[in-house]
Amino acid sequence: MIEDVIGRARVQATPELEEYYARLAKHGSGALWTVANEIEPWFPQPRSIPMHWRYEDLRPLVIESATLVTGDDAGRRVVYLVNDERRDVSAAVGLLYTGLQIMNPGESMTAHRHAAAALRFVIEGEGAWTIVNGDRLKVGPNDFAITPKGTWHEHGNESDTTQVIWQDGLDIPLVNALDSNFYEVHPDLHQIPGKVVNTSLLEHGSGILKPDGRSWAKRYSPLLAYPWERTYEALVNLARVSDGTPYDGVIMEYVNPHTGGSVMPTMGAHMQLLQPSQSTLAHRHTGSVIYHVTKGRGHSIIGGRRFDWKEHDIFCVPSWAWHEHANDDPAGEACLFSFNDFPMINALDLHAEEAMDANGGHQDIGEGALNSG
Ligand code: GTQ
Repeated sequence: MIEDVIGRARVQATPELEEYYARLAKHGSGALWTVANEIEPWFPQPRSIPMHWRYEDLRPLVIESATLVTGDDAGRRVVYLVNDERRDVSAAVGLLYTGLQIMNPGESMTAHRHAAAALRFVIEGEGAWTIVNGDRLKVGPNDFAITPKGTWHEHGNESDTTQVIWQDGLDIPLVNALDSNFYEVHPDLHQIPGKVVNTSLLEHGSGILKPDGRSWAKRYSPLLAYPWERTYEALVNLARVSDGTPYDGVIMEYVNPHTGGSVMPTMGAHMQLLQPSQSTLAHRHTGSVIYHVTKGRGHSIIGGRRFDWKEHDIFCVPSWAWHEHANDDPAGEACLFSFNDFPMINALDLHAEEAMDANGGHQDIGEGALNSG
């Protein structure tokens, strides 16, 4: 890609140069000026495209999977959502993976752990549980839970009657891109859970108090489950006193109560509320986001394309794509769950953000894309 700009690579190929390039290739090398403009774009050029997955399309296929394969054979019975341009790395957007996992009544999976971190957002069904490093979490619709890097985890459904479907979110493509993934099956196939269900919630879930005499040196949140009732209550309370941000409405981050920071070092998660008929302003930022429509109906315009969404639909915003959201219900609020790779972007000092002003101009609202913090 030649750019006729001083300071950019603008060497025209000649037969002599082509012959030279061929000799470089033979020695495991190449001329930078033939790739410089591609590998150093002026601004981020994500391969991921904005995509929208309708729950009404996927749900029957997910349910069908429960008749086609056993949980034991599959390991985890998941239909994963893949970006048209990221099939090679099994990513839904950027370096984030997501999927819909289904468990039949009475079913349980074997315990394993991996270097990739995982999170769950429960969609439907009562009776779901997961044991994370010996803590048995019981989770219901709209609950959020984490299984951080290296924690033993195994999932199950204790209902007699209903299937459970939840959304998995993992940083698998990221960890693979960094050539750092490991996987282990539990030597006993199962953990022995502690006596008290949801221990982490009882210890660390008060929201306003922190237990004395407890140190926590891990990089992830000691709180493993975030129930919907408390999440929603916090959001509604905030909405009584704040309009939130112009780009996202009333939005709150699920936090590590020990630090106030993100739940895990690679992935963060939010819940946001859009008031009836509210529409947000457009912005764009580095970092990729996967949304799950928790309630309501509306639309988002992402990278110039409109996606009309309703409950349990999933959509993604690639890095640096302009996006804005709207609640299309004049009578009811809309809630969006989302997870992202922001903690990693921030840890690497790669955050950049722009807002679109009324004339369609771009306003830097970060610390400046090329400034370092
Ligand atoms: O439950 O740990 O959807 O390891 C994909 C890979 C879920 C899990 C997925 C996984 C998991």
